[in-house]
Amino acid sequence: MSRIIVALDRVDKPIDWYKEFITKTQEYVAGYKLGLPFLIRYGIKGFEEISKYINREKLWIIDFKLADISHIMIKTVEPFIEMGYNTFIAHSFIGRQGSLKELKEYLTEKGSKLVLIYTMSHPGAIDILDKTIPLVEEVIANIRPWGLVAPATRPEMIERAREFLHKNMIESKILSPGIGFQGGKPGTAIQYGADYEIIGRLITYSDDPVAEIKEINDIHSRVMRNEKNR
Ligand code: 3DU
Repeated sequence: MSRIIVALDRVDKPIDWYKEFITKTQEYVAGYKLGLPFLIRYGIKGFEEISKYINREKLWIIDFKLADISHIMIKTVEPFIEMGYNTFIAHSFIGRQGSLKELKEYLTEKGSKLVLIYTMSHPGAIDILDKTIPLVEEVIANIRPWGLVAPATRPEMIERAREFLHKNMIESKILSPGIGFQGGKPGTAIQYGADYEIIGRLITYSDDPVAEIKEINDIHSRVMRNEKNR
């Protein structure tokens, strides 16, 4: 089972590039993530085109980092659920009532997954996000999302998230961006307790993305073997 989620942000490429990319990589990855750059470049039609390639066993993540009242967030995710996308990322700091509580209920009813941000991978995350972690943890303990985002650029944050989940007996997966262009090394996040590594440019700008993916899958397998032997 692959632990790679590919962030598809190549808005300099035509939509056919995406179709070809997905066709040749899908058997080697856990899923794909599309976000605002894709929406702005290709519109809702672009998402419809890509949805023809959706295989329900994989993660098809919509990353708009939602942060609004429940009514608006539900209206935002609805068309994507209808197209078959199955996982949605939202911020935690917006809190529960009137916001994440209803979004989680709605997604659960639709058989979809909610992923909340624990903290982010960019250096500026230390300014505010890291300082709010104890409060974010309260929200997470209450909402119990399917997954959390924690940064590969600061793997100690992955460890912290893993410890928090363990202590509170919460089964959320950890998805970790920040590998490659942002500085994290493939395998590091998995080593620190992540379930998936979200990787964009390291793979999407590679001359041979399939070879790159296979190499990272091998690194992940080695890390997992070492973990088991410990
Ligand atoms: O740096 P990359 O090209 O591997 O892309 C990382 C992706 O992960 C990108 O789509 C971005 O929106 C997302 N992401 C972060 O980089 C950092 C976060 O804290 C959360 C998501």
